[in-house]
Amino acid sequence: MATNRTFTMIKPDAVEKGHIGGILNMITEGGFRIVAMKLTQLTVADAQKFYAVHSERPFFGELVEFMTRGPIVAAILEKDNAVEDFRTLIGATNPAEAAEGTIRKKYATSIGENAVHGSDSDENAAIEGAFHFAGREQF
Ligand code: RTP
Ligand code: MG
Repeated sequence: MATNRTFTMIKPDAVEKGHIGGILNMITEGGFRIVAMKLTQLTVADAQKFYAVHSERPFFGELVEFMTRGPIVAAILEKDNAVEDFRTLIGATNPAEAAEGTIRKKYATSIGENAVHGSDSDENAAIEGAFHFAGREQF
């Protein structure tokens, strides 16, 4: 399996609750190398663009409001099979369905406020990473 990259955000709910350190620890313990990282805040336009695929869904307005209400940690991560393995580490979208040992099982509150994002394909990982980081910020 080739070493490749995924993109993650520690969402506003988890940042507010002081879980940045705990989540980063699970990420590094899970074998992911941090390639780029920063504390930042999405604008409404950023969040609408990032989640454009969900723009027709009933929860879209709530999702944009949530994702813009405070700072997030944005990061690019590297590992063999990064996208799929990171989706496994974060667990199901709904924390009630997330497996034991996953980040969402431990830190998510609800299906909406679920602590972390993980890219769903190599293509989206590249797009999402480039949205936040210049090439010189990636190590
Ligand atoms: P993400 O993109 O944030 O990594 O989450 P995901 O792939 O597991 O889930 P996705 O289907 O892409 O949904 C994106 C985010 O929208 C919010 N959501 N709310 N209220 C609801 O029914 C609902 N469904 C989804 C969540 O914050 C979810 O992570
Ligand atoms: Mg998704």
